[in-house]
Amino acid sequence: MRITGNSLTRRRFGAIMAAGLLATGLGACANSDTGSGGGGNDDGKIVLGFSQVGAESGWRTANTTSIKEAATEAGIELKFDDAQQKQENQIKAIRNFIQQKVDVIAFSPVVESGWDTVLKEAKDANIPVILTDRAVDSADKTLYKTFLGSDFVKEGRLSGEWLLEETKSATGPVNIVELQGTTGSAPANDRKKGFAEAIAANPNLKIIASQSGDFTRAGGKAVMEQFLKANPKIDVLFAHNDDMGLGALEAITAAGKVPGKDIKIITIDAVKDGMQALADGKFNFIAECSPLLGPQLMDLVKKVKAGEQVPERIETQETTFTQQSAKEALPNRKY
Ligand code: GZL
Repeated sequence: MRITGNSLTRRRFGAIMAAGLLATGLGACANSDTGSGGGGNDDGKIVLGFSQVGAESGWRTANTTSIKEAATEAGIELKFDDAQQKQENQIKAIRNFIQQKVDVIAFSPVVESGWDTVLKEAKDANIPVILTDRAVDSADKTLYKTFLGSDFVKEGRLSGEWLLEETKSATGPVNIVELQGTTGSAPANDRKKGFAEAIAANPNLKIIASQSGDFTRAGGKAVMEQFLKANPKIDVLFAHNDDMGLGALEAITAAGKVPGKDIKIITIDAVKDGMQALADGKFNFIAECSPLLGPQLMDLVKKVKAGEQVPERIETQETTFTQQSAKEALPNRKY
């Protein structure tokens, strides 16, 4: 049968309309499932939007690797964004995830405050949010399903308790300088708090200078140089992460002092380079903070997508290291 122009046009129009209706129907069907805003990707995989702080430290690199590998292992499609340590980039990324109708959003908030508006947008879009690594200070706990990460106050406290023991026979002042993490971040706020509370038990222990090195080696080196210029007697450095401590090592050595002896160094994380410095006697104590959150995060994503109840807070198991235990642990460290 020869199809004339008019009937051809009509048939084509009909075909296009049918295709459109089918696509819309499928689209609607995919978006209306277990109450989450997304409907998975075309082959039914869960789609996770993850906003990462940045790539500022060895810890962060290991954390990103853990998340990417675990997503692949779990068969979850990962949309990953690196915010280069800027909150506005994280907010933009979360809005993009909402637009893309991902199934779940997870992120490590670079700072504690300023998230309520964008988290409300995710909630209104019916997309569940999981906090990993760092917390937010939102009063409204319904803005996220759970928090997976460390107890930073405890890490600070353990660091302070080690120093209390280490200096218990000191008769005079013990001058401490502190390299804080990113200003306004949960790990910086909480580690500072835990450390200060612990050392309050010995009035000889005094924090004579405290400033942010932004969790980076460059930041740690630059601020330690200033500390050394301004303070003739420094006995202890407490750095909120290994990377700032490693940067500070350069400044201490350049100033003609022996790290680990003239200036005792306490850090947090226990990444490989930090553990090596500890084993080599350049650091004196490290409180571990595990970046290997990927597998637990993917389990939570599946549970949250399925509408299952999850605990409000899930803390990672961690330990501490001395120079001796670092030597023993180094060969088996995963990060
Ligand atoms: C802690 C994490 C911190 C690490 C730093 O969970 O947020 O950020 O201690 C990293 O090394 O930059």
